[in-house]
Amino acid sequence: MGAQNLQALLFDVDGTLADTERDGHRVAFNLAFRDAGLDWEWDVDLYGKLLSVTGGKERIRFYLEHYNRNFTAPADLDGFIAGLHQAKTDHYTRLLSEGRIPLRPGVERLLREARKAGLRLAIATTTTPANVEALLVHTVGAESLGWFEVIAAGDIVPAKKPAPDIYFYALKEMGLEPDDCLAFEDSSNGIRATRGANLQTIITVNDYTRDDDFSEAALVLDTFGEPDVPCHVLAGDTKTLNGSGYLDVAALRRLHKDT
Ligand code: XBP
Ligand code: MG
Repeated sequence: MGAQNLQALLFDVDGTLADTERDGHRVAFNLAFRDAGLDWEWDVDLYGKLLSVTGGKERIRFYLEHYNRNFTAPADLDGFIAGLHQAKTDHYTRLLSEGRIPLRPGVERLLREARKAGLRLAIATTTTPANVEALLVHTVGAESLGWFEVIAAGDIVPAKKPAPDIYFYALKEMGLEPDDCLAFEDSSNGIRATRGANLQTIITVNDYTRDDDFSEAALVLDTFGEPDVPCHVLAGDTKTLNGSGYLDVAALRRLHKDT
């Protein structure tokens, strides 16, 4: 593997580009429930359990099936869930527009360096396309939408992560093989998706995913790090960072060659 030069980087969004779940998606779900007159409250612990299912509509359904079986569901359950989810998306994108969720350390730096180095960029996420746009526009700026050759998001493939389909889709759109790329994820559902598509994967953990199984990762970090805010290697070859405290394009090329 790694015979070809590294050509492209494929990024997950939630948990990887930004810590969106606890203070973003979770809060937006609760606001949507309140608006609908429901007394459902997804606290931080319960939300951690619900994160086993990716996709907001799928997560609401899972909640009803496993944590709120006494709820009398309306006849049109799909329509009911879709309505709640649209309200959640509206709240979530508003929270982002208020600048509530920053990108994680090192993310913007690495994206800019990768562009300068001529690497191709793509996004592969289960979240709704409007959420990806709002995150990028309200952090890096609107021009960053054009940095990504493909933004593969939401219902574009029927089977969400941990299925590899969203990565297959992005690779096909870009005309690339898995060996040409590195993927970035933060969760066990994410790495199951990347490995299912044969992609080498760099993980940055967060509070919800720290204890997930990342045995298939090429490298596990706490963040991408910045020159003045070093990251820590949690698993993998510490030499990848070459003594620096941050992940840069040279480190990515070293990792790609070795895997
Ligand atoms: C992200 C998700 C998303 C968000 C909600 O998973 O699971 O479902 O929590 O997004 P990943 P929507 O980071 O693995 O892509 O409500 O827009 O579906
Ligand atoms: Mg994620």
